[in-house]
Amino acid sequence: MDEILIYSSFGEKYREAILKHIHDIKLTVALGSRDLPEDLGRFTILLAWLIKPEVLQRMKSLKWIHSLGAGVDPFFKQENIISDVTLTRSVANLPRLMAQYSAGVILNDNIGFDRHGKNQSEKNWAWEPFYDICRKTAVIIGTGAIGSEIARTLKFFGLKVAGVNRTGREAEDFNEIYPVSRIDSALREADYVIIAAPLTAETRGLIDKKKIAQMKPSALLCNIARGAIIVEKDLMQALNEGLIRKAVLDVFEKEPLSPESPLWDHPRVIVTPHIAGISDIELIADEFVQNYKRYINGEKLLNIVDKDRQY
Ligand code: OXD
Repeated sequence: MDEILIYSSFGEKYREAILKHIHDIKLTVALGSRDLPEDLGRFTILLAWLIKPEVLQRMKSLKWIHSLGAGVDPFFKQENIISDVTLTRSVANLPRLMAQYSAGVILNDNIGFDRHGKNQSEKNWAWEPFYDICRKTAVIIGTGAIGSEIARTLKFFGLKVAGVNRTGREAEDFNEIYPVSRIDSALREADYVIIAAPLTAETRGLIDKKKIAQMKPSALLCNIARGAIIVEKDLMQALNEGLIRKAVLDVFEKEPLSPESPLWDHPRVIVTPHIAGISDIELIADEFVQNYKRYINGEKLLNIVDKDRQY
């Protein structure tokens, strides 16, 4: 029988959730690197997310890794380390959560609850209405499961939604699609830019000063994907120079964000601590169990990552 390692600080909860569905399974939990069993070579299946290449290197018999996160960049920190291993990723309710976060950012920005809160604290009946958002355009960078769910949600509120992906391939939930080679044209149209793309060699540093300069000075940039997709110092400069109006950032080049980072205090930045897509343990365990049954029966697994594209 396959030996399975769950490597996560929530490992016990994952074990409990999996055992609700199947009992005939051999699970070992490591809550962190100090709990790792000596003999990592015996495990054929791994459930993990943030894991060091040195640990993966010791897992010589691995056949299948199930990523407990949606973004699988932690597994590609070292080339070829998982070249013979099948990698699947979690989807669960992450697209829906990220769509709720994105809609929250945009609706709050449009309605202005923080402005009204300030007026309220001054007992100021300032009549500042908001306008139907149907004339605004959102550009979503990334048109996969997450980007598409965001697009559907924003369209429900009446926004026009354009998407940017690698090749310009059609994606049904968007009004328009641009290939990344034409990202500048998309950015020029945007009132809101949402980054929902995987971190790959192609997207690392994609949003630099030149790209930000394409956006309208009134635009809001929101990053819920990976910090390294934006060049943080370029973003700071762009905000200081008024190239864009606002940034809402859930992810950063280095996390947790250092207390020294100027982003904390910037009047046109909202910082949230990587909360836009928190994994739901029960749903992710369900997804794993479904795939485990397929694995046992020799069927094709769901949500397989293309290792060449790294997503
Ligand atoms: C993920 C994340 O990739 O939470 O799941 O960032």
